[in-house]
Amino acid sequence: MLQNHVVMNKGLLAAAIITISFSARAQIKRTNPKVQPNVICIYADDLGYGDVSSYSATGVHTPNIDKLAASGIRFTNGHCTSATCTPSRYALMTGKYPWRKKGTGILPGDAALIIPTDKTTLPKLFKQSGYHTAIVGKWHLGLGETVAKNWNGEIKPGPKEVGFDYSFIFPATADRVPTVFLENHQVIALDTKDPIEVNYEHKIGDDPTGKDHPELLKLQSSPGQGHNQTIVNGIGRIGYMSGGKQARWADEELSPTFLAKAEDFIRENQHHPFFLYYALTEPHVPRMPATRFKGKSGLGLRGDAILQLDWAVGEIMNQLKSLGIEKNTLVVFSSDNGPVLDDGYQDDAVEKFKGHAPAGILRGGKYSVLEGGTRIPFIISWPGVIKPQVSPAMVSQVDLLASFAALINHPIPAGDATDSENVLNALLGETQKGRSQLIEQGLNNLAIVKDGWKYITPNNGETYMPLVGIETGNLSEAQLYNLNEDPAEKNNLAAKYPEKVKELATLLDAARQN
Ligand code: NG6
Ligand code: CA
Repeated sequence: MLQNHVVMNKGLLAAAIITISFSARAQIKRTNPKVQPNVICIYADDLGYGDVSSYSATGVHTPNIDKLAASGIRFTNGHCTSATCTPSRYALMTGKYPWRKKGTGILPGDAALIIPTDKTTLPKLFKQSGYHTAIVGKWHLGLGETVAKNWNGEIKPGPKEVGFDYSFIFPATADRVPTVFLENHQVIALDTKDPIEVNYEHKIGDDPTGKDHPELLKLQSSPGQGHNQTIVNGIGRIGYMSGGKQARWADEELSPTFLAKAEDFIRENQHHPFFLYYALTEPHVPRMPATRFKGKSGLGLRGDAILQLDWAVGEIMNQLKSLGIEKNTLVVFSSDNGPVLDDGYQDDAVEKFKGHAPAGILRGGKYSVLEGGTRIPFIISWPGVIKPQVSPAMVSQVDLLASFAALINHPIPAGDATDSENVLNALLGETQKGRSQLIEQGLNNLAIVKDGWKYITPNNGETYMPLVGIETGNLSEAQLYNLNEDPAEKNNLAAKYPEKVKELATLLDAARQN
């Protein structure tokens, strides 16, 4: 097992032979009488390292996210575990690396729940400590016991069974059926006369598909990428659904609806410690923001979706302020994987984004094992407790579980969340040293980073994904990069430092065995 490391900050904690959790709690008690801050985890979908202005974007402006960053810590080496959604979310919830478990890749919209219900999860940790917990937004971790399920009845297990008191979600991705909201165990706006059915194997019902009726589409799918099955709201989806005409959402209402539900939860729980996992869908495809954002960025619908995301973040921050709870609320802002421009629809992202580098200086993007795949915006703010700063500490979303366990002094049973390291001191800005080692997961490859050195295992998979225009990082020979000097992974130093390659390959093998 990878041990939960205790990271000592030599400067601040030199003589203290105490664990980080104790020191951090003492620190919190001194500066804030309320030792149980509310925690909001705002999670964007496919937002890249270079998509936020405080991280280098110039073509798109994100004043609200920037304000959050300026009020807290902007991490320059913050990571999701994986370059796609489901595995990163799995890690965030469980504190385990997803590649240890089969079936944690991108899930179809009818998948069964993949999070164990009998283990510690991030929401359970808070719930067991007396917090009220909620998820609002994208789930993408499966629902129910099996793929076959009755979408018109109670659907469980799901978010509630893994620790959320309240759940308002859509099941998978915005481009996958069923395009419905679920509140707790039920699809909302069900109609017994028009039952919902979902199928990922073959067409059901008589709804037109994007493949047969492209003339009905308001957003064309990209050639060769699918997204041409059941049409909902003028957009071809992955998967087939029939029925539930009244329950189907319009893409333009997703963000305002999620925001309203998140705000309701915050208002109702303002006098009580709460944990909110607010999982937005921007800028994932299909990018179809509320009408008032369309055309606003000048960068096409992807840019518009980023403006909508920024607006939603601003609304939450304003609400915290107006309720007078911003000083008692820790906000994490991050993304589930790196950026992609053409991910299945002809929405002008590629054409209009010329000059905008969604991964910033990093190489690769969504799907890749290169830094662009898993190094993403990572911001933590807790006004009055966290001192504003930019931190180079290497931190991962998989660490939130153990770190928040330390923050609220909740023990983690042995065997649970074993990949989650307690890096609370780094998350609170008391040290700029985070993890010493991190494993990064591309679509079909792993890399390990230690002390600024990154090793990518040799892999015969494609080096470039032509349809999405992304370098995967796959190469049939070993790759070694010095990220401190070469964050863009331009110079493969494997031939020059064979000992380093051997050391990191051995470490990665050992971590995989655990
Ligand atoms: C891919 C989809 C892509 C997106 C992704 C999931 C194709 C060709 N592409 O398989 O459009 O839906 O899955 O994205 O089907 S994620 O952010 O949820 O991982
Ligand atoms: Ca994603």
